[in-house]
Amino acid sequence: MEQTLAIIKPDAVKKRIIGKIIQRIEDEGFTIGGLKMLHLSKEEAREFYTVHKDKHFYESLTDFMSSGKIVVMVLEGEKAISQWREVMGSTDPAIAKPGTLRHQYGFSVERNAVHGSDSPSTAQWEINFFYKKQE
Ligand code: DAT
Ligand code: MG
Repeated sequence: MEQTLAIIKPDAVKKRIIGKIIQRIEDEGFTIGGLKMLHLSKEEAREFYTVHKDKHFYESLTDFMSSGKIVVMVLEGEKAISQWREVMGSTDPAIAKPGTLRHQYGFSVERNAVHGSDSPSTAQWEINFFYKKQE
């Protein structure tokens, strides 16, 4: 069993497609091990995306990710990390494959509806970021 961190980003929450995305997650066979809605501050968004701090899109990305509520989930499954990345599709919705969430619901490379961890160590760090203080 593997865990990954998934986020429904502010663009998707504003579009009222939380339910559609969660339905897809359950249809794909993931177990949802944790789920909460929250609103990141700009500082928290900067901390979460610190790996991208030198990228040209860092300020814009962290403005966007702190612009509204998000839904944060822990997804569990045998190959949860790679499976969730397949279901999301490529970062840029314009090149994401038909049937992927980013193809279906993404608006741009920044406003791409969903997030997923990219490796076991990243998944552990990201889950800890959102869930370390959970009761
Ligand atoms: P992913 O979310 O597919 O793991 P990433 O880790 O490379 O992609 O980037 C994190 C987020 O940053 C991505 O979901 C959207 C934003 N981003 C990435 N590349 C970008 C770019 N060229 N322009 C604007 N935003 C970008
Ligand atoms: Mg990434």
